[in-house]
Amino acid sequence: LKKVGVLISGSGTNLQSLIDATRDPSQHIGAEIVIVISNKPNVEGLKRAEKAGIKTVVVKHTDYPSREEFDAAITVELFTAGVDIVCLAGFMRILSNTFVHLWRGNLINVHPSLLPSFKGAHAHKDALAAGVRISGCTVHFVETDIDSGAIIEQAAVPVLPNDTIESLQERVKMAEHRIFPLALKYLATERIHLNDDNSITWNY
Ligand code: 3YE
Repeated sequence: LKKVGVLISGSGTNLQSLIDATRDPSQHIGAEIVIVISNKPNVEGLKRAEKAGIKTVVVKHTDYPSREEFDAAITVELFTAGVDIVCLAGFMRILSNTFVHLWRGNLINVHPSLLPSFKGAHAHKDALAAGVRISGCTVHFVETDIDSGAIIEQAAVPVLPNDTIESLQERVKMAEHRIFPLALKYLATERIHLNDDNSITWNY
């Protein structure tokens, strides 16, 4: 089993889907979550991890003088836990180039839009403003350029006429909870490999 570290900033619903999937033997994810790190104390995601008996650490970005030093503190925790793969599950910090290069190919994020549309922290607001009838979510490798890494998995989700940010978010999250464990399975079972040119090699 590959050892996974999950980085969170909030409620941890995607963390929960990863916990549930990795503990369901019938899904053959090939991974176990060994540590959950939050940059914010007292968030619901930490309680989910504790309830599941998973080690939790709070690394507050406000305790560090620079982004690099904050990221280095996270890397120390990940190394100490023996982590192979890092999953960003609602983690709301931009990662430094050093961190991204160190974990490159073993670092994935779930984003709530069909990338390359609607990058950034306001995907649902931007999708509604654009009037698209289809949105969705994307699991991608993390590159220094935000929300621009190679795409591992996507799911399409309809936008309904009276959708609000909240109602759209809720519908898209259902799809996130399905494709994030799937993408982790591809990586943990070595069905995908990130190449130097940012393409993905698929092994079936
Ligand atoms: N970092 C890199 N590349 C990526 N982080 C995430 C994805 C991803 C990444 O593809 N290099 C919003 C971040 C957007 C933002 O501006 N955050 C602020 C802090 C805001 C806060 O603490 O609430 C910041 O300075 O980082 C994960 C998703 C990032 C979401």
